[in-house]
Amino acid sequence: MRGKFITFEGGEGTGKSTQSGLLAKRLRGFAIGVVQTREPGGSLGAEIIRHVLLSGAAKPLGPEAEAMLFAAARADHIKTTITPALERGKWVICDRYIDSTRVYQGAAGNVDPRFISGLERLIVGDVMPDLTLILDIDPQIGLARAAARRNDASVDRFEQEKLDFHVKLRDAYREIAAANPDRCVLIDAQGTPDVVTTAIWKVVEKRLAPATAPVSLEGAAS
Ligand code: T5A
Repeated sequence: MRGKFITFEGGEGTGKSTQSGLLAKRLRGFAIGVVQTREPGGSLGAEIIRHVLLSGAAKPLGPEAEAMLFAAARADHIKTTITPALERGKWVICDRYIDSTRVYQGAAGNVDPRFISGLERLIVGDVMPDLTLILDIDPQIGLARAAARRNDASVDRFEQEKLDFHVKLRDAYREIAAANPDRCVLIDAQGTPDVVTTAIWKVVEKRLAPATAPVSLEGAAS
């Protein structure tokens, strides 16, 4: 039986990595086999493209070219990591996926939505998330969290954008949540990590019923 596919979305520093890890741990407690992954990245080829994108090396090519690079990374990630895991009955938790392209390159980067949806049809097909958790927070708080965590490390390609870019991201994510209620749930990410974890778990329990999932024959630690 195909596993479940959960994606985390949201602006910078909203807590996606933190909450992905906590959810993976909790699901493993139910003997569910979990693959935790991220975009851009999550496979050998995609991690190389991640470096090109986040270093800003592709920025001069323009947002359409960046969208194509994100799509190329996603194609490799789907083929080598996501689809094989789902076919083995694993639950895949992915930090960012299609909505990041819709929002960063589409809504905030002004790439034509028809271009974005064309790429999506070609690359993603029916590998759609069963559940997308959109972590929602005032972008100034998210950026401050990301900056505090970074210490002296250099700021990446998209964190460098001005505040109005990040406000557009938040608005676009809220629109996606409103337009796709069967797949997406908006989560208030302002509380402590524990409060956010509780809100997420309520949604996962209600929508995906992990307590009744088949126990993984390959063990829960993967
Ligand atoms: N991108 C990606 C595109 O433009 N198009 C695409 O198609 C795709 C897939 C990826 C970049 O690529 C762009 C979007 C991104 O700019 P990344 O390095 O993976 O870059 O960056 P992010 O996904 O933005 O990840 P971040 O690490 O910046 O943020 P997270 O994962 O949302 O936040 P997290 O969990 O690392 O937390 C940040 C800090 O806040 C603390 C944590 O301990 C950490 O220090 N924190 C909290 N503090 C207080 N209260 C809470 N509730 C907290 N939760 C976490």
